[in-house]
Amino acid sequence: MSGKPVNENSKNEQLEQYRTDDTGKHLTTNQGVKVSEDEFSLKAGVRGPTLMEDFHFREKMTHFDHERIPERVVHARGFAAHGEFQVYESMKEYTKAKFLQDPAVKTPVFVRFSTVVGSRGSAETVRDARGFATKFYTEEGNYDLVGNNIPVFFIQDAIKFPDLVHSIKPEPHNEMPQASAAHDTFWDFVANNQETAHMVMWAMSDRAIPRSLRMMEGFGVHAFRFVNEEGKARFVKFTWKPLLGTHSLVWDEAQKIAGKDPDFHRRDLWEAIENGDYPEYELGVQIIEEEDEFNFDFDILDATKLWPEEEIPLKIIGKMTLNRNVGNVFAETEQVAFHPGHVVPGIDFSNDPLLQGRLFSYTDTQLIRLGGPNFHELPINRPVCPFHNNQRDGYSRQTINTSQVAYHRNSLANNTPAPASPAQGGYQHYQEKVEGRKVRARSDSFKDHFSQAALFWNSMSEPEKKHIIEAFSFELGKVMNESVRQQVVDMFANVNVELAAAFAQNIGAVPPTSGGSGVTKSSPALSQENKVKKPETRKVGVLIDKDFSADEVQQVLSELNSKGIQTAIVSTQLGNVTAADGTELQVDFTFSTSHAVLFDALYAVGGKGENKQFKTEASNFVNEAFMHYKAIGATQEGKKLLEDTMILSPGVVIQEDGSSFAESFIEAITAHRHWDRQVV
Ligand code: HDE
Repeated sequence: MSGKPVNENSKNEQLEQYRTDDTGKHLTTNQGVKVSEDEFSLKAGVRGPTLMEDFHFREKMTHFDHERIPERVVHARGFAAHGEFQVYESMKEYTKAKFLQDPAVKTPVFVRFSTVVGSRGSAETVRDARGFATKFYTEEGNYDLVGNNIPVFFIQDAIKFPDLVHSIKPEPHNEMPQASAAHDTFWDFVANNQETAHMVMWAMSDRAIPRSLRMMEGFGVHAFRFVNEEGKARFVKFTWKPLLGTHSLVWDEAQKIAGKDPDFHRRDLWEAIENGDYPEYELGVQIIEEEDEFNFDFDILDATKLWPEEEIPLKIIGKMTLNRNVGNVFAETEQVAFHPGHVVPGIDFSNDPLLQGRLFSYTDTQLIRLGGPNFHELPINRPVCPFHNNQRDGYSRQTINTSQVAYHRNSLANNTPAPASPAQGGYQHYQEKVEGRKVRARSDSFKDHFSQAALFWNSMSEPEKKHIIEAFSFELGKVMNESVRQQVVDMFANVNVELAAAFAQNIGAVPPTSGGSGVTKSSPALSQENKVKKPETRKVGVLIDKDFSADEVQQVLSELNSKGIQTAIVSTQLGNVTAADGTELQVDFTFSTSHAVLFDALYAVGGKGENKQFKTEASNFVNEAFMHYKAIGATQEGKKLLEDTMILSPGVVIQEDGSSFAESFIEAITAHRHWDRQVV
């Protein structure tokens, strides 16, 4: 691309140059030779040996043999989409980054979401952090914000990353468990590396089982720096806030979805974009003046600490909209290479020792994963602005550099390509003053591991606390080694005694009698119960049997749809289901091709036809949805599917004469879950 101004279409136009559609074309070899036969290899006689000279067979088989590349060592399972980012108002006061100056500019972005631990083929609703990595294709080069959906990390120093990952990946002797932290080595690591306490609290919370990639927050985790035109720097943390609010599954449901639909999150994202329900996230920044660096009761360079929004307000500065699915998962999602060191002028680093180590790791990993130093030339990774330097050659080089010189300084090319001054847009590292002895050590200011873990616990609503206790009980219940279980109990007694005592009992450990952090503060922004709740894009399963009353169903469906709620008809067979007045509705799923766990709510309609199979299967759906605290609406014969105990329960909406059923049902769906329901 030449120096054309960047707009929201720039990346798509660039990718267009590489797209190929083979439909309707002749089959050729990679050398362009037309192939006349693609079913039989070349043989000496019909029953004879295959011949070496069969270049088509050799080329086809060799290419196939090399189709796989190493999966990412972490974040292997991921899914991505294209979109655009627009700043709400100029951020000139804080940063000179061009893409944050002009609200009229739309910057193309590519976002890859991921689980961390599981392999490329693992299920998506496992208990884990989620990666949230964004590549901004700006006019000044690519900027990558490589974050997670949890604002803190397990460790404080990058040198411990290989240890952390070895402990959480499947155990080496038997490669179990896949995509899970519920095993001895992980919890042994936790208990013996107590800086993990805060992140473990998040990992045991509902945040680790998001309802949707469209309904989770994203965090840059580290302190970065904004630097403005005058050279003034401030510390900054980045947060993505989804406009649909932040919502989770319940653990039993998450485990069942892992079997019923291992692609649950990618399907949800893909379908939302195909339906035009574009996921939106606002970008927030928290800014700390340099002179305030030491004014907090935590070290702002410590990645196991968040910056409470109540103390350091989150300023919403722009919005990202994901509006296009990928055309080819390998070419885009798999080959995209993120790097926290991909920054543009106006964005700089802090001395967070976790961030500093990441700045090394990401290029290194792409070299092995993408097979050499030219991965920046892959279509998905190319900047949309021009790029020139004296780097040359290497595996799979695509650029044809035609100039005679490839060195600096030179006279033959008039000393070009020439470094640009900061005024010309050249990146200048912030000239922070540093001094100190070379030491392998950790600052004392990094040594409080429990206060923010307690802050998180204090900030949770009662149902969220209950879920955390259940998560510890589940995970540690899978740990074989009794000593490890006890060590974890003893460790979390430092966070909160009631918490540790509650799960100790469930895992046969000795409950602590004393402990606690002494922290009484809480941060309401941390509880999901305080987040936005909206009905849009929620999925409702409509359980219908023949001889239902069409008028009423059609009216309810149209009211739900008018609020952006999606409905799917579920019955015993595919085809049409016929109402008492002969109206036909098309069935989207049978009870065996869907499941209650795949819906946010159920609308039980039933039908006058006394179909036993329908009754059994629909009742199972209703029971399951009830157990998972979901909204259930019942009208007509559907009311008979509800057990007596459900009838007066919160979130169960039954049509009574004269009541506005649809309105109450929509309200119940919007609430997301009804935790005050008695579930046995
Ligand atoms: Fe990563 N991380 N990471 N990480 N990370 C990778 O890079 C690493 C950390 C994150 O969708 C790897 O290309 C180290 C924190 C995301 O392609 C690797 C340390 C956060 C993704 C790597 C961390 C992240 C990665 C593996 C500790 C949240 C997926 C494949 C110092 C802020 C990006 C790859 C994608 C991927 C190293 C810690 C986020 C090996 C050494 C903290 C979202 O380079």
